[in-house]
Amino acid sequence: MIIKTRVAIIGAGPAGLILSRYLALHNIDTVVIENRSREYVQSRVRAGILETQLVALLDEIGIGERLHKEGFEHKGIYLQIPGNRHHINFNDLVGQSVWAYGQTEIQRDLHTASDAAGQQIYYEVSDVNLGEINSTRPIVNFTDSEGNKQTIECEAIAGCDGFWGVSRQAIPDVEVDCFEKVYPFSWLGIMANVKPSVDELVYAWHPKGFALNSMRSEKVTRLYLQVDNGDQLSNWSDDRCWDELSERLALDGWDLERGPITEKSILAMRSFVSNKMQYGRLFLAGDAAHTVPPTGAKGLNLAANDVRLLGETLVELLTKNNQAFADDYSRKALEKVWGATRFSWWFTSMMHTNFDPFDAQLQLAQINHVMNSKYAAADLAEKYVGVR
Ligand code: RFL
Ligand code: PHB
Repeated sequence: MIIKTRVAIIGAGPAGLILSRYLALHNIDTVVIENRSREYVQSRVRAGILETQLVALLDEIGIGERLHKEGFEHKGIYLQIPGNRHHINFNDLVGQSVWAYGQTEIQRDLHTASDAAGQQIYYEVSDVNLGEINSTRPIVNFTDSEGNKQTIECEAIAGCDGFWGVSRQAIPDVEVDCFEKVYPFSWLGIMANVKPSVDELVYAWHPKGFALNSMRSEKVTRLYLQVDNGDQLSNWSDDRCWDELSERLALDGWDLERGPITEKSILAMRSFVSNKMQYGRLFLAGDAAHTVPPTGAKGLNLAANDVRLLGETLVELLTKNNQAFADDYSRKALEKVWGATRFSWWFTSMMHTNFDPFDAQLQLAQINHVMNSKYAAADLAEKYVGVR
C-alpha cells in the first residue's frame, strides 16, 4: 500500500511525537512509524529533568498542563563529597530552574494529544528502510504489524529513531564524520516506591563510585549507582543496591529511606555525535544524531532543541521552499549539541571514580572549586539549566 503524507517520522519517542505535534499545529501532515509497541514506548523508564526551554516547548504544543500540576520545579542540585553536601542554587546563580517530570509522563501526555488529534502512528513495524533521500520525493518502506508491506511517499523524512535506529545509516559513510567516546563504567538505575529522602537531586562523588539520588513524585524515588562495564543485574540484589546507595550517599544526620524496588536496569555511558544531521531530505533529531552520558541530564533536552529547530526548518522548507534554511539545520543544532556534549563529559569525568588515587584528588579539588567559587558554580548552573 502507498501512504501519502508530507513528513514521514521514524520513531515515536519524545523527539518523533513532539515533532509530529509541532507540525500538526502548523498544518503539516505527518505519519509516524515505530518498531516497538505503544505499551513498551509508554513505559520505558528514562529521563527526569527538563530545562525550562523544553517546558516552554511542551506548553507551546499544548501538553504542558499535567507537567505544571504534577511536576516539581527544582531551584538547584546538591553536589556531594564524603562529609559535605553542598547546594548549588541555580535560581540565585543564573536566575533559572529545572523541572523534575518523568519522560514516561511526557510520553503519556504526547499519546493523549496524538489520540485526540487523530495522529496516524504505526506501531510494531519492521524492515524499515529509507529511499530517494536525495530527491524531493523521498520514500520509507516498512512492514506493518499485520505483515503488510507499506510505502510512505513524502516530501521529507525525520529520523527520530534513537541511537540504535536505521535513519542515520541511510546517510552515505563518506558524507559523515562521527565522534564517539565510550566510558569505562555504567549506571545501575533503580525505581522505588518510596518518598524521596531529599528535596532536590544529590550528585555524589564517592571513592567506591558515583551515586545519584533523583525522584519522580512524592511517592517515587529514582536512584543510580556507578558500576563496572559488564556488571550484571544478577549481582545486585535489592539489599545490595540499598546498602551501596546508603554508603555512597551517606551524610551525618540523614538517612536514605528504603522501599520496594519496581525497576532495575544497567545502562552504558557513551558520548556520540554525528556531524551531519541533514542529508538531502533526511533530517536527524535527538538520540538518532547524538547521545550523551546521562550525568548532565541533557539527552532529552537536546532532542527537544533539535525538534524545535527541525520543526521551524520543515515549516520553512515545505511552506516557503526555503532550502537555505534547511541547509543550515545541522549547523544550528550542532552548536548546542557540542556544548551539551562538553558539559556532560566534564560532569561525568568529575563525578565518576576510576580508582586512581591521583585522579581522585584532582576530582575532589575540582568539586571543591565548584562548591567554593561562585563563578565555577555559575558555570555549572548555566550549563545544567541550559542558558544559552
Ligand atoms: P528515543 O527515546 O530513543 O526514541 C527513539 C524511538 O525510535 C524507535 N525506533 C524505531 N522506530 C522505527 N523504526 C526503527 N528502525 C526504529 N529504531 C528505533 C525506538 O523504539 C524509540 O521509540 O530517542 P529520542 O526521541 O531522540 O529521545 C531521546 C531521549 O529518550 C534520551 O535522550 C533521554 O532519555 C536521555 N536521558 C535523559 N535526558 C535528559 O534530558 N534528562 C535526563 O534526566 C535524562 N536521564 C536519560 C536519562 C537516558 C537514560 N537512559 C536509559 C539512556 C536517564 C537514563 C537512565
Ligand atoms: C533521572 O531522574 O532519571 C535523572 C536525573 C538526573 C540525571 C540523570 C537521570 O542527571
